[in-house]
Amino acid sequence: MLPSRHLVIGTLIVLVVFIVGICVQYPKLIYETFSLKHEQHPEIISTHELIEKTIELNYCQRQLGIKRSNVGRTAALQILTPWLAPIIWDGTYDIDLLNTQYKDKTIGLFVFAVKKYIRFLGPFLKSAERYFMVGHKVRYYVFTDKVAEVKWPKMAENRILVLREVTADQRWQDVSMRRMQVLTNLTRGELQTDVDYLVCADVDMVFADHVGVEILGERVATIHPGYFLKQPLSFSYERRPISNAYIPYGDGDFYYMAAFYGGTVDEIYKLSTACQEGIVSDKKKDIEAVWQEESHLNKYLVYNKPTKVLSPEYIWDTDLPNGNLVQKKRFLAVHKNHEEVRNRRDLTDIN
Ligand code: 4YA
Ligand code: UDP
Ligand code: MN
Repeated sequence: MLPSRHLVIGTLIVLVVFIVGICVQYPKLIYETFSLKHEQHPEIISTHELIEKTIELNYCQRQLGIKRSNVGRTAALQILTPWLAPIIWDGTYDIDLLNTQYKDKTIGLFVFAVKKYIRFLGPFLKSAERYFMVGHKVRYYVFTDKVAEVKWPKMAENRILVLREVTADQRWQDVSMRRMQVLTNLTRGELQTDVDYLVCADVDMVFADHVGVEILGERVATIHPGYFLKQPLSFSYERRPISNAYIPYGDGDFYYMAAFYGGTVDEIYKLSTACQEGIVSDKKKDIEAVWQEESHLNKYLVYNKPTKVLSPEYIWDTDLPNGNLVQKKRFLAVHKNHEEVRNRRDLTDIN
């Protein structure tokens, strides 16, 4: 049965009223839907613009977080040092752009796993495969006294592991400091041709989020996560003038942690040579800097400023306060029993 004429007219009137209503309510939508210039509409933005907007947004959110936490103007929370080196925080860079810039570079990752610290090597390498410089050419330089105990990780095809034997010093302080001596040889030798950038790390750590080419630069150091809100007068620099690592009160910008730093091969050669000379000179005087090679590293970096500074995103420990200011925790300390891993009994246990 055909609908009556009244019903048709009635339906038409309702439809017209509805369409006019929509036009009045959402003129922009109508314009956009029927506009011939649809493709060029200013609100349809390119991928690059989208990345820029995301970076801006992340940055604003970080500033808001800092404001809410009421921590004041702490140098380490900024994104630029007073000597105009970038401080790398999440949301301040475009990773796609940087990946293209660094696509032909080879990155070395230098690590010591001596005595009981061999237990940390497996998880360290496994996490590096997942998060460290993914898609780039990587060469691991692993130094250990237990070559036979190293379990080879499953590695992506553009990654290589170079395994070397190293003396096991009795004192943990000497093991830690020996890294500088080994670095001087390595960077003077084969690394000159095999690697563009070298990253030096503690082994008692795991990568827990992206760590990529944004960290590369001529001379790069990480702000210690326990000191990023502290004032320079309270930094744990070596304060005894007799030590080669001495930094007078009043000098220094950040307290850097020796668990993660890097740079070009030439620069790491200069840095490690300077630190090693400081260590040897202190030993001759029968003294040792308060935080061993970390003190010498800080001394070098106070007078040879990093060209790039990494925020505490790049070294974190979940036991530390103020984690709310560090959105991404990219490189995490593995909790260890200091006494147990550092004691000397393991020498008799194993040797
Ligand atoms: C290391 O940090 C580890 O031995 C700890 O187990 C922990 O993982 C830590 O790093 C993050 O002063 C003012 C509060 C500071 C609290 C953190 C202290 C120690 O700081 C020292 C310098 C050295 O860098 C130690 O390596 C570091 O301890
Ligand atoms: N290390 C090692 N064997 C040792 C002591 C130290 O291999 O017996 C190396 C290891 O790479 C370690 C680094 O030296 O991560 C620094 O020592 P540690 O991590 O104990 O220092 P912390 O971070 O606790 O200050
Ligand atoms: Mn460590």
